[in-house]
Amino acid sequence: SRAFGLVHTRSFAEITLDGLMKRTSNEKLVSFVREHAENTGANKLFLCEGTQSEFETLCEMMVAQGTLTKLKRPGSYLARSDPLDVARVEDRTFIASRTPREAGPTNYWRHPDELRPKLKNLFASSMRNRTMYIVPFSMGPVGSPFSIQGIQLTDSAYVAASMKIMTRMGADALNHISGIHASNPFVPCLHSVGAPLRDGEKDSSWPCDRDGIKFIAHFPDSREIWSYGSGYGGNALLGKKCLALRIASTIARDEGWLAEHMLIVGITNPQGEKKYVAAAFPSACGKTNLAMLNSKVPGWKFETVGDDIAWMRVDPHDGRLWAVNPEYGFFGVAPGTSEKTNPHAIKTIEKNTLFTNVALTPDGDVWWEGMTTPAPDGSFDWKGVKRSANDGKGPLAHPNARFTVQAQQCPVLDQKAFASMSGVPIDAILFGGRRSRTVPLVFEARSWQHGVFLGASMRSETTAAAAGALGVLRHDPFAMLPFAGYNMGHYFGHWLSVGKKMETKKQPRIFHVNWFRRDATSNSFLWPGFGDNARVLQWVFDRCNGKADAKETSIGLVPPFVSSGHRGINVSGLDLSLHDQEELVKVDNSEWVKEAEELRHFFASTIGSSTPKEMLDQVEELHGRASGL
Ligand code: GTP
Ligand code: SPV
Ligand code: MN
Repeated sequence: SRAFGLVHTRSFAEITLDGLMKRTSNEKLVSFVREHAENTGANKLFLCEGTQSEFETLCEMMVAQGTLTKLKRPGSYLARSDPLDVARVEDRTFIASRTPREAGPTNYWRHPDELRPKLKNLFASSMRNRTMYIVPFSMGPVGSPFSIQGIQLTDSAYVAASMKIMTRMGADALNHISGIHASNPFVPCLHSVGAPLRDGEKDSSWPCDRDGIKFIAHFPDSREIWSYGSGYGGNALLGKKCLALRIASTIARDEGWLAEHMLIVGITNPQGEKKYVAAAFPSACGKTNLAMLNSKVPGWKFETVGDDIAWMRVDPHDGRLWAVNPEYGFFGVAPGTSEKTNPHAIKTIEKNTLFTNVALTPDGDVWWEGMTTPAPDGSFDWKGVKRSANDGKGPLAHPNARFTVQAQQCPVLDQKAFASMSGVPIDAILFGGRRSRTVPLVFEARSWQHGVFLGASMRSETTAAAAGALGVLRHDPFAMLPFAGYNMGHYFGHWLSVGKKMETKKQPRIFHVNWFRRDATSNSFLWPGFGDNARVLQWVFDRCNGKADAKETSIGLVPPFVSSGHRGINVSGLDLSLHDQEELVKVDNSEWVKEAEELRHFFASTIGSSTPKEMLDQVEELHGRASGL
């Protein structure tokens, strides 16, 4: 094996294989590290303990190396990625189950026996002259029976530092996996940016595979993750989409629970009654913003539990659906975030924040499109080019620029719910997406089964969160198109079966929302969104208590608008014309006939034979109602 012991300058957390073996009794962990240390040719091992000083050391190293720029805000840094490594890459994301049917028609599939040797080859010598960081982490509180631990091996200091923010990373997680008192399973996560260095070669500021080769690979049977070639977000922070959604969703299928692309928010009404709502919107469609909502309705309080991922299970004791946020931080979209739209996020990122691909102002602060003040002259765009405001050369911040920050810094974090092992009981589930046309502001499902159909029938206009065309309307069932670790038709069936574990009166009510409907003539958004979404949530809350009205339509239950009283959507104090109010809740049956036909086609031709019969029945019922039959 390589000469790990021969390193002369040892920083404090550097470790040898012998040292690791003294630290852990977990054989699987030692052999996982040994195998990949040897294959990748890493020249140092670094065990991440998760301390603050270790985080600071990593950041200082990255500043020295050019990956990070220190900002004016305390404890904060800017990273600029390679221009070809700015978002998730869905067509390079693979589910390597035994059969293509298991991965299903919406995932890219490779046979594990073909993919594993191919990856092993790519990883061979991929960490040459680099450090391999050993990153132990826990998704969910350490020690909770519902949490899942992982070990990520990575050659990216940026990833190691980000994992400290986004997960419960370090010694506690490691001791849980292999301390003196415990030995528990972990998900092996292997990651390389794919940029080995020749002896003496100078490193680049954002190393990634030179030829643009990327593989984000999942092995659901052996519960392993192998990610190669990218250092960005969901491609590289393997606890997030890879573990907590793709691998966790297959575990959840086997064990009878749900791993979802959902925010969790707590809502307290003026009478002091509290409910929790979970909501699935596709990437860059408003989860962080709804999770941190700053209420425009007086007397209503909103508290953040999670902004991206929810693990939900039926508690056998009370028969209700309980949700946990398994993450520890936020990896949020920067553009559009302002004092006006999301003051709680602005407060959250005042300090100790890692920004990626935002613009840099001349005085060393951050800027992005949608901030209330214009970019100061002489700002640098996300590629580091000096620009002047409105020079017509495109946005200064990349549209998928992000902030990475610990949840603890959110001023409206629901501390108790966030730290809870068992989570919070869910009263309502929302599905939503970006729909310029057809889909009303909000409507309610008639039953769990109808609600599952609303999830299955979600469509949304694509965003910059993934590489590819923008603004293209596509099917994104449950906002899980890029994240379901198994067959999407079976996933629909699993949702139906979880519903059956609950008595009807204990099932969360299900709604569909759309903040993005546009006026046909002006093409501007009809709904103000953001803090005013509290008005929609108020109606949802009151529906759960039987205290709000709705009208039957072909698609479900639609609210009236009211300027006084509490039984419809409260628009008092809102400058919204009667015409716009009508447009917002309009259900045009001729458009819904077309929608039903599109869904019928999607189930038949894309999801195919694994579509549950209940979904086929639902689409025919919708078609019948919308055509007036
Ligand atoms: P991921 O982190 O990619 O999963 O995204 P997300 O669902 O958390 O999306 P986020 O809340 O970050 O919002 C993405 C973009 O949508 C931002 O630019 C927001 O400003 C914008 N947005 C969020 N909520 C609203 C809304 O109610 N109305 C309008 N018009 N835009 C919104
Ligand atoms: C998303 O794309 O849904 C995200 C960002 O939350 S990433 O972690 O890059 O997947
Ligand atoms: Mn997301």
